[in-house]
Order: sequence, then C-alpha cells, then structure tokens
Amino acid sequence: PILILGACGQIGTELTIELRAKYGSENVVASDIREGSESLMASGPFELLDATNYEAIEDVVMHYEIDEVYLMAAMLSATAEKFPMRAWNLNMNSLFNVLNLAKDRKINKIFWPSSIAVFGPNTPKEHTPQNTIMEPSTVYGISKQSGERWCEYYFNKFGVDVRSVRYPGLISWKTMPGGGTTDYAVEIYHEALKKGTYSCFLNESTKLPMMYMDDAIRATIGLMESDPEKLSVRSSYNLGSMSFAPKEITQSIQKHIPGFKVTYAPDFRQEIADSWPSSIDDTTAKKDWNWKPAFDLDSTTGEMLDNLKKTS
Ligand code: VAH
Repeated sequence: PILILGACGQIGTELTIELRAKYGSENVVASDIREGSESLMASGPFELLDATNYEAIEDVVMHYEIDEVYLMAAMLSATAEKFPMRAWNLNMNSLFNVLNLAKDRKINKIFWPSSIAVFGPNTPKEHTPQNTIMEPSTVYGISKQSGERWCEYYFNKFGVDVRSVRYPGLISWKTMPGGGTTDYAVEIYHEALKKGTYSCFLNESTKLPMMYMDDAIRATIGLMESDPEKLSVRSSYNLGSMSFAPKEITQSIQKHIPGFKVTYAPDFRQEIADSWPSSIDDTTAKKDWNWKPAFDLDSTTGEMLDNLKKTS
C-alpha cells in the first residue's frame, strides 16, 4: 500500500486521485495535517498526520503495512520567506522521517519533490543543466537543495530507493496552490473568468519554467514505476515542459476572453522569481526514463478555462 503525506495540497490531491484510480482506493492512504475536500475524504482511507511527527507516521505505516511513501507536505517559497524556521522544520524533518523509515526497512520506496527553486541567481538561466551551480537564495530553495543532498546520501550509504523531480511551477484547477511564487499562473485563470481582470504580482516579462498538472502527475508516477537500474540521478531530476512570462499566459487567455486585462504590481515574490531559471534542460530525465511532456501553454489554457467553467 501507498501513503501520501500532504495529500490535501495542490499536487497531493491529484496524486491521491490518480494513484487510487491506478492501484485501488483501499491501497492508497491519504494523510494531511487537516482534512481535505469531501470527495477526497470519501474516496478512500484518510489519516490526520503531522509529517514532522516520526512516531505518528510510523504507526500509520505499521497499521496499513505501507511500502511506498509520497512526501508532498511542504511550505512553499513565498510563505517560507515569512516563516524560515517553520519552513526548515517542516521541509527537512518530514524528509528525515521518511528517509529513516526506509533506512530501517519499514518502507521500501519514497517519492520526494524538489523544485526549480534549488537553482539560484548565478545558475545559467536558459536550458539550466542537470548538474550546475546551485546557490539558492530562498529558504525554500535551501531546503530543497539540502533535501536533494540527503536523498542522494541515503541512497548511496543505505540503499534507500528515494526518487525525485525538480518540479517547475505547476498549473492545475482541482486544488489551489498554497504560498508559491508561481501561484499567479493559477490565480490568473480564476480571475479571468470571475472578473475579467487580474493584478499580477510578477512583472510581465518574468519567464519561468511551468507545467500542467497532468504532465507532473504522469512524470511522478512514471519515475516511481521506472526500472531502478536505469536511474542515474538520486538527487533530483530536472523536469521541463514549457516556459512563459505573464504576458504570454495573458495572450493565451485573451484568445478565449478577448477583453481580459492584466495590470502588474510586483511584490516580494518578484525577487524570488528573479533568482530562478527561465528554462530547464531535462535531457537526463528523457534519457533515463523516457520523460515526454504532453501540454503546451495553449492546451493548458484550454484545459484550465474549460474545467474552471464547469466547476465554478
Ligand atoms: C513555489 N510552486 O512557487 C512552487 C514551486 C517552482 C515553484 O516550487 O514555491
């Protein structure tokens, strides 16, 4: 059976749905610090769990005979700048909990998300390589860089089968993101439909690597199902699909909503975004486990607007 920590978050919600569809609801235990949507709570086993509490996780792992853990609980980049020590505690101690469960052979496979936030201001910005300078300047990025080092260490020293991808900004409609710098790319669709206008907290030319959630979920499960012999990276894989700036996503929306207007009011998140790459080289993921994205900006916009209209 599988345990998802942080199952009520932006990625966790969709991973829970997909993994339950694939492996059967009873084989996927969802957990979070608070309860989730009615549909999530009704669709299979759920446990209230604090991902920083080792004994609580261990109890759930033993009770359900869990063998795989997806650790999706974290504090994201914008919020982490406001609460550095809480972010470090959550992001790192939750990882140590699952790595140590695997080291003690209580579970035998882990997925842990890294992020383009591991890169910093002096990292090459275009086609950022798998191996390059990484001096992250955000609390969240520091926690992700450190987490990658620990994952690789536990793989090399203790044979822990931990797998990871560096997610770009993720765009989805089922669950709002919480406290990220790329959240503008989700909010903008909601506001375009609700108000026809949006005030963007990044400037119009801030180009960032982005991905539609369906691609991100497929990549995550695809990596977890890959032959371990083929995996040459045990820190975290670069993962790419598209890159765009607020002005491009605005133009994409205007093809459906011609009168849509965006104003720009950069806030503290501009500095975070400026420290990140503009595009990612994911050759290694393509080579090791046949990664291939399916959504570009216009197909993402079509999916987002269609689904938000249906569910609003
Ligand atoms: C954030 N959505 O903005 C997350 C992600 C690459 C960005 O890590 O913090």
